Amino acid sequence: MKIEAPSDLLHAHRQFFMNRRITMDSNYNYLDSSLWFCDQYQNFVSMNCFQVFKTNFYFSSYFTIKHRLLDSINSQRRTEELHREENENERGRDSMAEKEEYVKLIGSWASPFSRRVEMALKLKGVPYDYSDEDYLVTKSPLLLQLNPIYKKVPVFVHKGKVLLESHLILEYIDQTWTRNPILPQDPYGKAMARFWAKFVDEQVTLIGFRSLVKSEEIDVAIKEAQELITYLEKEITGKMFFGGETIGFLDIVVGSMIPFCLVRGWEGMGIDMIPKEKFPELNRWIEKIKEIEIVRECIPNREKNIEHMMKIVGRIKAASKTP
Ligand SMILES: N[C@@H](CCC(=O)N[C@@H](CS)C(=O)NCC(=O)O)C(=O)O
Repeated sequence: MKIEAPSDLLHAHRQFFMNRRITMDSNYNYLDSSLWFCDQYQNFVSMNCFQVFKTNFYFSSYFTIKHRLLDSINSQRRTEELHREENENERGRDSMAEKEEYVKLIGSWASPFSRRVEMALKLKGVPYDYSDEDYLVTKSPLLLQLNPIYKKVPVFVHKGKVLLESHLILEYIDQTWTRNPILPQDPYGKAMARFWAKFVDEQVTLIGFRSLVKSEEIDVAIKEAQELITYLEKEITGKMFFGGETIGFLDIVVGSMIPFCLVRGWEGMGIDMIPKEKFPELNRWIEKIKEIEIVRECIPNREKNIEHMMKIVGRIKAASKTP
């Protein structure tokens, strides 16, 4: 548009707003358009060169206005840049926090102690990095470095801190990521969950392995193991899970140790240690936890696991024969 008179300029300014659909509440756009307005004004004045007095006046006010506007625009841009920088720093801090949150698990696919830690992490939705140890063949330098005392899996690392012993790791996970709690909240419930978990890992596991390696007096060994399992049958009676309505600490401990470890060994030896008629409630519970996706994701393949358990049985037998 050709600007020949002040009225043209005003008209052009109005058009400018309308064409670009600029809203007056957008301060930045308003300043931008005002700058455009000043530039048009300068063209207009220099083109027409009328009334020296007026021209001088308009030029001086034009420069004042233009510089003020430029200052405003620059300060607005600086503020925007500062905001951008701040956001980038925040993102940087977030990724630092993510690195600090880094969780690593050194486990083994057939180890019930490792399976339970994975179950808890999945239940809590905690992302983690996993490395698998074939501890029957060799142990990695990292495992030996992080667990020099026991040289066993699982080894759990969080924020550079190393944790050992599956029960302690589960408690740490529960207290660090408080969503979907796994331990009962009341002190008595918590103490009892710990009691039964210790009972399973110490008593049931010991007697269970004894029944796997004993060729003679096998009936006595089975009876001994079943006596202990009877306590668990009583404990689960009348409950959906050991943890109540949802799976909890004890379900994870018993689940990883009995149906997906010892039972696989018993199956390999042809022993029906937990018959349905004798342990209906425990069998119902086993079927129930098998339906849970995170449990299914963590348990070892049945055939592979039976083979692994047979290797362990062979080793224990061989070691007991060595003088
Ligand atoms: N009490 C430990 C037991 C860990 C454990 O016995 N891990 C076995 C795998 S199932 C292991 O690493 N064994 C290696 C070895 O004995 O050399 C826990 O609860 O974490």
